[in-house]
Amino acid sequence: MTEKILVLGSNGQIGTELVTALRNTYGESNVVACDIRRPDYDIKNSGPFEFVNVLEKDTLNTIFNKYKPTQVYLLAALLSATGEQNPKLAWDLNMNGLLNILDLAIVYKTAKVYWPSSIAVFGPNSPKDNTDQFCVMDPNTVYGISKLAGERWCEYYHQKFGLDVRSIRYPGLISWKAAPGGGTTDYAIHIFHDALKKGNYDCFLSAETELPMLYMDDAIRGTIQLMDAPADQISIRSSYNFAGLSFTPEVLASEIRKHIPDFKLSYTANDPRQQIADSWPRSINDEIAKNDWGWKPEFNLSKMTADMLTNLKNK
Ligand code: VAH
Repeated sequence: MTEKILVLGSNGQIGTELVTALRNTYGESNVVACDIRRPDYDIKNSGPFEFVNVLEKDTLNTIFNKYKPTQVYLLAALLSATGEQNPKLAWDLNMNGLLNILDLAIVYKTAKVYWPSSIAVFGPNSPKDNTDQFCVMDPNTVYGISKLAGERWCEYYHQKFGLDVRSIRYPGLISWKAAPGGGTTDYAIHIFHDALKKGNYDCFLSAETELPMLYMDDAIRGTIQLMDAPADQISIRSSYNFAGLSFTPEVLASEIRKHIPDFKLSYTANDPRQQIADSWPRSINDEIAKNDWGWKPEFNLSKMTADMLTNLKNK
């Protein structure tokens, strides 16, 4: 059967790359990019696009009825930092957007649904190192609270209605193609742009703030690998712990200096994102994803840094 795939939130950091990857696999006309904002040139000119607000259930119903999707990827969300500036919108978009999609997936018998969670589901009392799949989870950002609640809803819809919904707790995602959108980990993207443009970067997180990160190439490959895995290999129906690499701003700066020797890193203290970062783990245990369906990251710090700088120079 031909796959017909909806990607909601297609203009975002993940969406722009996921749409391209899915179109390469399933054919451009079979992957419908959907977003509330006009798409960028590449997305618009490589396949179908629909203006969709995931909070408008009537519009969503029209789109589901038009395309009868076999897979739906819901990426639309407000991230951690932006979410704290607009808590009620963050909760509404992240929670009701998900519930709208889960309900319509049942009605239209969508075969598979993908919804990203985040390591933001962990909080100040979660273990900080090699954090397990199951542990104390007391997120204190609206983003983290909405992702934890969303995980519970995904598992509920799987258990009660048999919906094949799958999810990954992404670490901070690093990419060069699309601009980052309001995350706490986005310093690890801006630093590359400023290193090339100005030779220096002023970081809003402190030098010793270690966070779990993942290069976008690994995130996209891992997401599609999860969605392609046989259902009987999926033991986690809330959201899989996922890890790539963990580093501090200082460690990242040292790696950048191997390419730009004079690069200077400074710090601005008292940024509200520091509190968010301090509530998250330093590293994640993703053994279950590795054992269930063979997940394995390919980008370490040196390979990621070289790839980021090369591609940003050529962009
Ligand atoms: C954020 N990039 O910073 C996202 C991510 C783990 C962090 O979820 O909000």
